[in-house]
Amino acid sequence: MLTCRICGASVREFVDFGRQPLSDAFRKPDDTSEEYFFRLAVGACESCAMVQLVEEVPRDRMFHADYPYHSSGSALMREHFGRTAQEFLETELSGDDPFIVEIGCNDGVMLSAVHEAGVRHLGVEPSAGVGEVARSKGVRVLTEFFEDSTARAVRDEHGPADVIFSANTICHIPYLESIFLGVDALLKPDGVFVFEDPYWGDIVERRSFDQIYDEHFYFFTATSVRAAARRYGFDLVDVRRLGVHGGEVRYSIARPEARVPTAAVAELLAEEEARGLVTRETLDGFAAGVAGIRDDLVALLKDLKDRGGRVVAYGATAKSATVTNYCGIGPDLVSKICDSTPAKQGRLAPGSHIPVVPSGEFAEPYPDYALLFAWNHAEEIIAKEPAFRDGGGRWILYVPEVHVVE
Ligand code: DWN
Ligand code: SAH
Repeated sequence: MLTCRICGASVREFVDFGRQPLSDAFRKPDDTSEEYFFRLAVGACESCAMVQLVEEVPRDRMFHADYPYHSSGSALMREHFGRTAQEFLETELSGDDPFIVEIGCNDGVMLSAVHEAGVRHLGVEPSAGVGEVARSKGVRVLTEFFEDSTARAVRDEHGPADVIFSANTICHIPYLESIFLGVDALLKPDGVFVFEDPYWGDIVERRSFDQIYDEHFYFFTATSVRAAARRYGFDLVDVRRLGVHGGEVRYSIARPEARVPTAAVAELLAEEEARGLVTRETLDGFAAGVAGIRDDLVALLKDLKDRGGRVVAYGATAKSATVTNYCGIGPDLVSKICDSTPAKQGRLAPGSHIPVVPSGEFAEPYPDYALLFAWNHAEEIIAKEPAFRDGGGRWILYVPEVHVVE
């Protein structure tokens, strides 16, 4: 029987993407070592409603010195985290000698603004390469995985935190109990633990199955986050829906005696109940929708190829590993992936081995069609490449359904 990583109750598996590689393991073309694969499948806990992967990939395989994702690669995300920092500076961090800890600060996209404001901070970031980039911006970084013992060490050295913040990282961490024990040790009595992650409600609505890959272990809802928080002695005191990364929720967690939950919490809980986000019908419907997208996408790409259309992809996202490996899309259907990240360029995409090239090569020459893997940055990317459309090129999107943008 599959059991919940958090509460131990039974988990019902509802979708299986088969054998998948590590989503951010871009290979050197001459690398002949065996690729690591695991079974990517998702289930929902029948007791606490937490949606979760059924198989766990060891963390050091995913997050290490060569982790290639740089958060600052998108103007939208730089703006988003600049605003986030500003908001904290004006509220939670406006007191006397405040201190903020960020779990998974990556290249310092958020903390660099906190550093510039002269506020005490610490990023806890196990991936040394991106952490070094954050340091070059003046951000203080501890190269460790955040967990109970790390949190205690941080508290001993720096004192308690007013805010513990984390973006797109808590959902990457299976061992939530250790995280909450750490938060309990590190957070001031009236402090707040704020994290934002892809929202299961948006994934269901947009059928964005490519949010499911090795690094994303949990798919949160207000219902499942509140249950987890309460299990570890905290409460969910605020929620805010965000438009970034295809739809996320920012959860605020505090000690029950410290803060009163806002009306937004009750509203989102009620909405989730009404939508039935983890009912058998919803979950099986999601799985059927995903299989439909796979069939439609493969049929479209094969048809374009048969008619002599040249197809490339844009954005070597972690998400795209699920798309290519689940659909069986290789270099025969998509000749290259254009991406602005130096650490991914000149490499082969995991599993599919589609070559990744600098985004400048998109225009050499423009293809007939471009499959937009970075659909969450559609506005920014489409605006950067006006000549592609003007010359008759067409973007292909696959969520919530496969379509060619006219
Ligand atoms: O949770 C995670 C999120 C925050 O980031 C991580 N587990 C891994 C990563 O996921 P992803 O790779 O799916 O994230 P993005 O932000 O969708 O990746 C965008 C990709 O597209 C990057 O490789 C950069 C590239 N890009 C580009 O080539 N030109 C992006 C933009 C905006 C551009 O203009
Ligand atoms: N916060 C950034 C980065 C998200 S990518 C953003 O929103 O864009 C996920 C990051 O979490 C990676 O940089 C990875 O190294 C880090 N990470 C993974 N497990 C972690 C852990 N246990 N503690 C701290 N950081 C972790």
